[in-house]
Amino acid sequence: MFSRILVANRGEIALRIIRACKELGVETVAVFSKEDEHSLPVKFADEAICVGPREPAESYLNVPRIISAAEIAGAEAIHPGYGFLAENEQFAEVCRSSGIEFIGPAPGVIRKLGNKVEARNTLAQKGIPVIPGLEEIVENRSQASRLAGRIGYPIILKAVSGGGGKGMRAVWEKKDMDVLFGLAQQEAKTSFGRSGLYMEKYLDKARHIEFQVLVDGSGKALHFGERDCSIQRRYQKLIEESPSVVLDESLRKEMGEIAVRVTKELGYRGAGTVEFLVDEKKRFYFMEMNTRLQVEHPVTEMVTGRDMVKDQIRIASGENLPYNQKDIKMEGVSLECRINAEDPARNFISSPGKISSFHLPGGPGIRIDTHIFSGYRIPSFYDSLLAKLITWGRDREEAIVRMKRALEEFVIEGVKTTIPFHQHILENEHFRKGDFYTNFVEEKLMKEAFYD
Ligand code: MV4
Repeated sequence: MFSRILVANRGEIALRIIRACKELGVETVAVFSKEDEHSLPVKFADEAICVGPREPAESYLNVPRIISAAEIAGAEAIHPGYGFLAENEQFAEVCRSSGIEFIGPAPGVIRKLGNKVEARNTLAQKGIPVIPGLEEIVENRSQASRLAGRIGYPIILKAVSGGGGKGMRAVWEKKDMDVLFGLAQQEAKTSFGRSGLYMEKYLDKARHIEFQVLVDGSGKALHFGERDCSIQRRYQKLIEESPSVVLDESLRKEMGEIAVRVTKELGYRGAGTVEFLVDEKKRFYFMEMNTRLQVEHPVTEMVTGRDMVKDQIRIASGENLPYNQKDIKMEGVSLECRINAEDPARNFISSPGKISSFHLPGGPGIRIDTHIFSGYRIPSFYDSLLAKLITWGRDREEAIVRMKRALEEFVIEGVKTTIPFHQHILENEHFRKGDFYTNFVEEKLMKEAFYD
């Protein structure tokens, strides 16, 4: 095992990684921007190093400064968390050439999976089911209109370097193609510095189901069941749950085996997530694979009883997984609500400021991953996630009832939060029945403006 790890992140995930390290007996080095000087990760880590001003490009995204911090502090490995440098091939490469272990897959694997159309084509060739679509990058509007005819509307345009919905546009009719192609291309260019788009059949009323996987250095690849992440707004996940109500034991086994096969085809190592769409007829299709620890990993931990972060670190240090697929059992149901500093009554505009008063829920079946405290000032330079409220129940009903209770107990004063919107979703009769799909929030919950 490593003796020291540098945590190249901030907020709740930095705290989550520090906690895993403490349990493993590993010392931690936090890096922070001037803005985060008084944050909890800085207080809880064994050592903390300022890597720059509040601007992400000058601090959490600044590769030379983070590498220098690791060298000065004598860290043997870097955990990137999610976002920032987590899926940056160059960063993984620089770690490697500096003799520091990057806690994630090899740079070549990050590159291959970062190109969404290349990943899709490679895996399709190996017999993995992918969404019907075209293999080539679409160059311009007129080509897009021509090629869309081959797939048939509705189609979806996606950014080749994408992920997270940026540069994505569903096109229902030929007449809208010109405008939407332009918008998607522009968004891809500004978000990823690359404007390339590709095209797939748009699957309406499908569910976003992702499988958690861990692969050790001996090539043992295990899956930890699925998370249903269909409850999103503008491609931002709001609520995740495990297991999904649409999978039975046999479909879970089938999809889990495909997820494991994806890792084997790619020579993957570490923690990863294989994303699928599942349509109304329960046909499933590979979408993309994320090469990082995900925000929503706690719901998997709650139903499997395994610590994804500790096992991810163990694998990076060269240890092999000491258990097998048959030992992974899913028990009960877990939900996660992402509590953001955003105002749902004002189109989810971010709501930075100081938390004047606050109270955390507790009691049976509740887990909260958060970095906030009374008096904490929420910066406007980073994402607005304040807390992940996670519940566990013996069944879905108990997990939902506990979530409703916990949301009522939760007090965050001084800033607006998404708590009222979560309460609104939990009241919805379709949600209660587990009857939802990817554009459910937009279609069923955003019809009228939301007021708290
Ligand atoms: C899709 C899709 C339907 N058809 N692709 C969204 C994030 C990215 N990882 C992939 N995503 C989707 N890809 C095809 N061919 C639906 C989604 C999707 C979604 C779309 C609209 C509104 C909410 C959504 C939530 C999850 C996934």
